[in-house]
Amino acid sequence: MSPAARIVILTALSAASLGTHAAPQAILVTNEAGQPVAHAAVSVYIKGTRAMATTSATANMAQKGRAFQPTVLVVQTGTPVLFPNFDTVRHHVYSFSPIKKFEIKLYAGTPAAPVVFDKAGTATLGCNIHDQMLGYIHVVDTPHFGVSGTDGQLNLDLPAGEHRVQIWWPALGEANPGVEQGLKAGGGQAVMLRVKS
Ligand SMILES: [Cu+2]
Repeated sequence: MSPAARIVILTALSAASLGTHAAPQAILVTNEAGQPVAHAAVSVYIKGTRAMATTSATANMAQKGRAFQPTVLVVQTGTPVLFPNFDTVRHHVYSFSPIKKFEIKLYAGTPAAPVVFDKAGTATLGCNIHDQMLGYIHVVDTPHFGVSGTDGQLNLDLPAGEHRVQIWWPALGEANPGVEQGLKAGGGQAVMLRVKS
């Protein structure tokens, strides 16, 4: 087979498989006035897929500059989370939230044992030493999720089609599961999710 013929066949194959494969989808989260909503967790539930098995990949909620980084960490149910401290001061991280109550007493560096987040919902994090430190771990039952930046934007790899999305942001509070909307992926342009923020 000539190299040219091979290229034609490969091109045809990749075009045929496009329909089932995930592709980058730009998403913009705004309030009703059209202003960007930052730190919005967007989780997408793909129709026809079974509830995903829990993950064992480890995630990190760091402390840098006496702040939690990121402000909102989204993980899939079952994810172990480490709390590395990059500051020269010690932190004492805790959560009193129903989905996960824990406390890591005054520490420097990275505590050896991760905290496993095994229930969906939101845990609010604080530090006993620094009252202004506030962070959130949002736990979802899907592997498809992301968090908006200060510009309200995020990108997710999604298969084309209509999907159900859940949107949660800090102002809703941890007891609120978030708002649900539909999202049509694969249209070739950014999808806008408008919420009452
Ligand atoms: Cu602290």
